[in-house]
This record gives sequence, structure tokens and C-alpha cells, in this order.
Amino acid sequence: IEEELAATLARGGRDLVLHYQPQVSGRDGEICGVEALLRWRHPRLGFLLPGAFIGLAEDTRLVAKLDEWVLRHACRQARKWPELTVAVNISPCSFERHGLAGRLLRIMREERVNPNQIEIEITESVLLKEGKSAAEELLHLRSQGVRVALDDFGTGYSSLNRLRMLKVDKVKIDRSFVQPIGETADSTAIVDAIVELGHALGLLVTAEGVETERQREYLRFIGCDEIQGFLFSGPVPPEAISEMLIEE
Ligand code: G
Ligand code: G
Ligand code: NA
Ligand code: MN
Repeated sequence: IEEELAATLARGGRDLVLHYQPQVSGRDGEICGVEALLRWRHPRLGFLLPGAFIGLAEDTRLVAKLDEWVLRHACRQARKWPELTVAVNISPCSFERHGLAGRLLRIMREERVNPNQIEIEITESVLLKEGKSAAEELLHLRSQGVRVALDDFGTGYSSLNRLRMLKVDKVKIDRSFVQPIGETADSTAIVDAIVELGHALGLLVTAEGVETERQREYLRFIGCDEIQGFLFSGPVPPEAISEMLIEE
């Protein structure tokens, strides 16, 4: 499967597709951005989700090429949605090769997209191996207007220290804290604390995995900036996003 992935990338990623999941304002439910999520239409194995191949791509260093493919195609789509922020996931492994920020900025330039429109999502683990150099790559990206979101926040090791070291614009509360809102007091308290901490540090806060009205109501009540989840929409093909924008 690694060989097939390398082959499809060598041919311009013909079998790869991006779906997009809306991120909506916590206040009024308007779409403010989308997250690009990769899928692979595999000729034999069918429609593959990233869980089936991202790990392999990370093991074989293909993932940096894959992330670049995703950014390039997300940029092409971003030009059709000037009012939206387009978020792409960047694997921690992509930071291992030197000069990530320069490579990503070059793609934005080649695709004629303002870096202000692009957000990259990283996980706390980027600091595990790469430490200082990852922090410098992020500073470089942010100096050109790219926003940085810390994904799956709350699940990593020593989150608070990382949050201080990694300069980011946004934290995304992991869905494992969002889903039990209203059911377990502990999770609700953690969500409250993340929103408060994020705001105290001047960050935007997004809640992931929002599936019920009750979760949405609560998140609005505590001032969570953006929400993302099946309640609004799962990941969908780009045409479906364009339709949502027309309906809005
Ligand atoms: O799309 P799905 O809902 O199955 O996403 C599962 C995981 O795959 C998510 O954690 C997401 O971060 C990761 N993922 C999705 N698209 C990409 C991508 O383009 N690049 C990388 N590195 N990870 C991705
Ligand atoms: O790790 P990351 O946050 O990038 O993962 C995004 C993944 O979360 C995608 O696989 C997407 O399908 C999934 N997802 C998005 N919204 C929801 C939701 O409301 N509930 C659940 N269970 N998964 C979701
Ligand atoms: Na993500
Ligand atoms: Mn996440």
C-alpha cells in the first residue's frame, strides 16, 4: 500500500480527494472555515479514510509529500471560497525535514492564495522530537499570516507547558471532552477550563465533535468561538460546502 501511495503521488495524486468539514461560529452558526480531510479512492480497497494509510505514510516519510499535496489542493479550493479559512492537517513527521515553513509558503505563493486564508492544524507531539526547530517553523509561518491551530487539545502530555512554548492562534478541544458535556461534571469542567485558559492567552477556541444541540447550547453559553461536528455537518465533498455557502 505504501508503494501504491507513492505511485499515486508520483502521478499527481489522481486517486486522492479532499473532503471538507465546516467550522461554524459558536455565536450564530455561520460557516467561518473548513477543515480539509484526506480520502483515498483506492482502486482495489475502495474509499479509504486517513486512519487506513496516514500511519503508513508517516512510517515511510511519504507523509511530507502527502501533506504538501493536500495543501496545494486545499489552496486551489480556497480560491473559490474567499470568505472561508481553510485548515489543513500537518503531520508531526512533516516537521522532521528541514524548511517546512518555506515549502508550505511556496505552495501558497504558487497557488496564489493569501497565507491569511490558510490555517495549519498540528498536534502537541510536534514538540516532542523537533522542539525548537518546530517552534521556529511555526513562527515563520505565523509571520507570513498563516494561522496555527493546536489539534486534539487536552489529550497530549503536559499540555499547558506546550501551549506556552508553541506559539499558536487557536486550540481545538478534543472531542473526547466535548462529547460528555452535560453528562459528566469532570468533562464539562475541563471544557470550561480550556475555553477560559485559551481566552486568557488571547487564543480562539474551537470545540470538535459537537453532535447534539445540548452540547452546542452549552458551548455557546461559555463563549466557545467555533464549533465543528456532525451536528452541523460531517466532512463532505467541496460542492456540498459551496451549496451551504449559497444557502447561507
Ligand atoms: O478524516 P477522518 O475523519 O478519518 O480523520 C482522521 C484523522 O486523519 C484526523 O486525526 C486527521 O488529523 C488525519 N488527517 C486527515 N487528513 C489529513 C491530512 O491531509 N494530512 C494529515 N497528516 N493527516 C490528516
Ligand atoms: O484529529 P482530527 O480532529 O483532525 O480528526 C477529524 C476527525 O473527526 C475526522 O475523521 C472526522 O470525520 C471526525 N469527526 C468530525 N466531527 C465529528 C463528530 O461530530 N463526531 C465524531 N465522532 N467524529 C467527528
Ligand atoms: Na485536525
Ligand atoms: Mn482533532
